[in-house]
Formats: sequence, structure tokens, C-alpha cells
Amino acid sequence: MVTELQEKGVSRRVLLKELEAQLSEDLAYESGRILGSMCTKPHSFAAQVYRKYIEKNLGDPGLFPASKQIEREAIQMLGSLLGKTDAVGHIVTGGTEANILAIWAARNLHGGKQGDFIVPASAHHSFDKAADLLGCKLVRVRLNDNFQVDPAAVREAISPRTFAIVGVAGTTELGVVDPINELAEIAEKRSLHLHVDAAFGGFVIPFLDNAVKEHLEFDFRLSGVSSITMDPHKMGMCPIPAGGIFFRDEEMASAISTNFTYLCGGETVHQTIVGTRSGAPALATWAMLKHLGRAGYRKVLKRCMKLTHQLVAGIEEIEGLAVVSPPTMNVVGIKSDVIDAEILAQQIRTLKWAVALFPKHIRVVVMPHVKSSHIKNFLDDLKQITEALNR
Ligand code: 0PR
Repeated sequence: MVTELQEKGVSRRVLLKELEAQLSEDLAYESGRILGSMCTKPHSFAAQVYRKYIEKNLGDPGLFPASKQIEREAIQMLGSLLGKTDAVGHIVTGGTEANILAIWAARNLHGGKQGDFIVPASAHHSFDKAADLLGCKLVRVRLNDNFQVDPAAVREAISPRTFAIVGVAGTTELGVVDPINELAEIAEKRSLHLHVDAAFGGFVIPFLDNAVKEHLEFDFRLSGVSSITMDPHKMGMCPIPAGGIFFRDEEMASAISTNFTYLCGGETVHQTIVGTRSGAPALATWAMLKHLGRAGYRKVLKRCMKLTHQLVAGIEEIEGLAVVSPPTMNVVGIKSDVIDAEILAQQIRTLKWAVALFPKHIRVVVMPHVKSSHIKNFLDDLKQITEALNR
């Protein structure tokens, strides 16, 4: 049935009731069935701030200079997590926009309009969008046995056309961290832009135990890192749309600047894809960072990691199932040597668990909305499914 716009309006009460009824078919994070998402229920305080400031428009900072200043402070706080308080950045619509902005800047800076950029085989599909939009070629290179990009493959793939390398700190499929330090060395030696996609891992790695994160260098402390994606709307627990793009310096960021003067603020600079841009996500991110502090985020992650280990231990007890690799963060790949991943996923989904399916494994992301009881119920169902399929 097609819904056409009617002549006469309908009361708020009737419409809210209708929406409530229609939306009951959506999954809710509280149900505990969402195990395959990298988003979560926004923190109640972040949601409160977001709702309150819904009209702020950072596309016209002359009207909202105070909101712009708060965005700057949020960027500085995030920059401090990434080893550079003076990184130049913006709160954007998500990891996709952030990754496109990074490749766009790298392409413009290195004059690579006919150029190519190198990404790991595990890179998120937003880089395919970037390549298509920017008219560049994307070169995917192989991973090693630990599902990290192989630096030797990156070296081999570099050509005179190459303008950038991408490394991932927290891959979409397994939460693996690439050897960013080695990529940074290559980038510096060859004068290439290194973009680190830490859309997910940016809010995880800084809050891991010191002994673990020591081996996971990924940020501006490595001098070869030029830009970083880090999304508040994933493990930052902020409302969608809140992604983060960070450049090492203004020169890089200004490679994608559009300047114009007709607005009442005079000289206006946009360094994002969108023009009109809600300020609410930036204000919610600012509030969330201040409210939780480092200790708050560490606590959230500690709980997610504890449940991740509960999940891994449970999987290892189920005959025929295994984890793809020991998880670095709260992302777990589940595989079977005897059951096809697609069939396994189908069965799991029939029991109303929402999991992600990759060619050879199922992905569970233990986000803050996941509880121990959900993991237990999921493991019980997994056991039954594998026993039935093994029979
Ligand atoms: N970089 C990495 C490493 C990602 O994992 C993702 C998204 C992005 C960039 C792009 O981020 P945006 O989706 O914010 O543009 N990773 C999730 C995924 O593909 C996105 C997602 C989130 C999917 C919630 C489903 C979902 O329910 O799994």
C-alpha cells in the first residue's frame, strides 16, 4: 500500500499511538537479542542533552558560536585520548563520512586525482564508497594469519600512484588491530598519508588494561599517523549520528575546506560532507565525555570485556564451535569446522538472535546493552543448534 500525503492533519495523540504500534516491530536493545550491532542504546544523559539541543546547526556557526566552541572542546577531549589535544576535527555523521573525509583530504593533499590508496582486506565498505565518490582506485591487500594486514603486502602494493594507506584499529569483522606502528613507518618513509580507522576501537583501546594496550599503538603518538576516525555513536554510547574525524594538523584538514562569506558569521569554513549539520551530537558527545570521564568509560569497557570472556569460554565448551581468534576487544568471531557459517547464522536468526554474518564466521559484539543473562541464553541456544546440526 502506498502512503500519500493527506489533505487533513491528524492529531498528535493518534499519530503517537500509530507510531508506537508500527515501531513495535523494530528490535530494541533492551530485549537482549541484538548481538551483532556496533551501536547501543544511547546513555540516558547523552540522549537528554541531544533532545534538548536539537535545533543547533553547526553548518552555520555564526548563529551558534557557543555550540561550535563546545564541539571544539569535545574534539580536544577526544584528541587527548588519541595523543593529540590539538588535532583538528569534527563530529560528523559516522565512520563512513569520517573515512570518506580522510581519503578526500589525502587525495587532495597528495595530488592523487588519478591515484590509489591501499586498504587491508578487512577494511570497512565505507572505503569502497570513498573510492567511487572520489574517483580513486582502492587496492585491497592480504591479511596475515592473525587477521591483521600484512605490512609486506602493503609495501608490495605501493606504486607511484599511491597517495594513502589505511590501517584499522578494531576491524568490523573481528575487532582486530592492525600493526599500525609498522604502517606508520612505511607511511613516513614513503611520504604517504596514513589513515587509521578506529571507528570502533578508538573508544575501546584507550580504556583497556595498560598491559594489553601497550601493544596496540594506533594513534597520533606514532608520528606517521595522519588522520583517525573514532566514533562516539559506537562504544562512546552517544546518540546516532556521531562520528569523529581527526587530522594531525590544520593543513591536512584544510585540504577539504570550502570557504564562503554570505552567512551572518562572515567567513565560514566547512570541512565536512554535509552542510547543515545538527549540533546535538557534538553537544551530547561533550556532555558524555565530561560525565563519564576516563574512569566511567573504563568501567563500561571492563564490564563488556568480562562478558566477552564469558561468551568465549562458553563457545569453547560447545563441541563443533570455536572462536576465530582470541578477541582483543568486545568483538567475537564464532566459527565451526563442520557447520557452514550461513546455515549456523540462519538457525541462530530463526531463534530471533540478531547476529552479523561474514563469509566464514558469525560476529557478536558485546556492547554495553548486553547482559550476562543474554549471553547465557545465547550460549544455551547455540549449544542446542549445534547439537541438532551435528546429529
Ligand atoms: N569503520 C569501521 C571499522 C566500522 O566497523 C564501521 C561500521 C565504519 C567504519 C562505518 O561506520 P558508520 O556505520 O558509523 O558509518 N561498522 C558497523 C558494521 O558494519 C556499523 C553498524 C552499526 C552496523 C550498527 C549495524 C549496526 O546495527 O557492523
